[in-house]
Amino acid sequence: MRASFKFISVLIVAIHGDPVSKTRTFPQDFLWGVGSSAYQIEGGWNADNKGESIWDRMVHTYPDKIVDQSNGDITSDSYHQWRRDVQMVKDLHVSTYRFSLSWTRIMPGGYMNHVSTAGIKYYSNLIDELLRYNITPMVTIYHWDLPQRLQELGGWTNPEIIPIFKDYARLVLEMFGDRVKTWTTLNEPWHVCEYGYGVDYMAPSYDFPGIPAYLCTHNMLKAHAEVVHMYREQFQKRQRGRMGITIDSSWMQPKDANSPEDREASERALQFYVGWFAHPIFSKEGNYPKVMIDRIRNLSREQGFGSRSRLPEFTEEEVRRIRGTADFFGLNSYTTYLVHPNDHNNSVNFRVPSFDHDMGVVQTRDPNWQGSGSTWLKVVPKGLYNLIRWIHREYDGPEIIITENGVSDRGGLEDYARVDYLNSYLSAVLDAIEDGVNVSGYIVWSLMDSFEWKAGFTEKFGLYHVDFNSPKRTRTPKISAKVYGHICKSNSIDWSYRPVLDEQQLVAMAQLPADDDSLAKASGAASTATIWSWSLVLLMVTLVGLNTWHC
Ligand code: GBH
Repeated sequence: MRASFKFISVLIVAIHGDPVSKTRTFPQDFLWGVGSSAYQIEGGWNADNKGESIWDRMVHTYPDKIVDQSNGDITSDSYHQWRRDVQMVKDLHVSTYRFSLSWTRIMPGGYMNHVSTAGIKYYSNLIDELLRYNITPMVTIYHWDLPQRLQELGGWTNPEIIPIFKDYARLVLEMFGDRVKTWTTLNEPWHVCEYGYGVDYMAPSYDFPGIPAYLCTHNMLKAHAEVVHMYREQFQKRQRGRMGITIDSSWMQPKDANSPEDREASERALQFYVGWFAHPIFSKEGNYPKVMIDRIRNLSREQGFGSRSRLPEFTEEEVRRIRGTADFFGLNSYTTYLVHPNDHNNSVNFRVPSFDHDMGVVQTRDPNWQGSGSTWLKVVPKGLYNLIRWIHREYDGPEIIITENGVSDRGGLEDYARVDYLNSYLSAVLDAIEDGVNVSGYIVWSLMDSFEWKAGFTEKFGLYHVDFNSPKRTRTPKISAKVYGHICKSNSIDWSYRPVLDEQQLVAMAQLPADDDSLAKASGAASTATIWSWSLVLLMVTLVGLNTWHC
């Protein structure tokens, strides 16, 4: 009997790639959280004098840039439904809610001459409500929604942004720092700079490769450092909080693990994606990674830019001022790429100059990797394990908080694919922790379905479903909300916990609009079918196993 049981477990492990029979527990004080961002959930885009941000401007002027031509004017309506949001956070049993502040809700024109009381009050109420339930607010000061007026001055490419951002940060520290103890300055500077200025992707979509993204990062790093210094000098003693930054990257896996060129491409890509921001802040020596400095200087010279590299230089003083300005390493990561070097003829046709051409790495995918609701997001849990181990080694064991990780689908409440994603990625995080990597927390993206930037409302990342067809924007927990709640409450992963829809969810499901509903049914049917075929396999194996044992 024992032998056949063992045989079955081995088989399950072989199918799942994970020890499903085992519950795995996290360290005692592990931080569990869930996240969102202002533009994606709030709506109320011009309510109570809110100013215009670069996202407001972009979606209103060029609706075609968004897949379904939608925008964040109303989105999940959290500007009005913050009480319900806190209820949802509470029901997940997390200890932390990560959200961002909308700069133009607080300072409509970006400058300190005009502060909106309504904006301050909105966040103040939200923070108080969270604290009432013992939920720690983790506040992102900037999650992509720059005041449009500041963009007209060049946005993050103009060094003037540094003192202006500092003024904004000072105000929010004065207003909320008594109650907010965990801060991050900037969310995903790579996306802000390369996807905002280098290519036509995120707002302000400059499509100007190879130059402004480097200026943007230069100023973002300085602005970040100035805010952290201000916090340390003027607030931290009294307020006793911590401040970090959130950097994003996929894992860059050598296409051929045995090829030295591919391994070098992997290392270079990580330096360009992570090191560009992390090396100045987290390394011992500070400054940009050497490989970036050298490559961009050489290519700039070859391209006729003379002796001045397109990558700006820090003075010694600036290097010192930026180094060490983070109390923890916030990491957003979702997926993995396979990488190999670009060849000398640039046969993949990267634009010249450009970030991609400077990096000189080609990114592809393994067609066998499992997909999601987003083409860019393939499910590769081992990638997260590799990435956090790389960060641990590269920067000498900083405290890492995974500030975003999660997966998209196309709708419905029976999101078993999300359940599997969370279990398998958390298992990978635990593997790294057991190897000694200092990961202190994990924050799921995202609390609820919301405006997914360029993908509009077509890709859903929420643990809670939001009915965007109803003016009430009704929120309903998905299966994953229950599972994540279970994980947070028990501080462990339990593969066997797979609840089915309850009464409330079934009622909500019946009211979902046809498109969402049918998608939900389709995915539900698929998962039911999978469960059936698995049960059949297990049954057969049991019989065979028992048989073998008796012989
Ligand atoms: C995070 O960024 C953001 O912080 C968060 O706001 C966002 O909702 C979440 O991830 C999910 O995307 O279509 O191939 O050109 C991750 C950045 C932005 C990465 C969109 C992929 C699309 C790449 N993601 N991007 S592609």
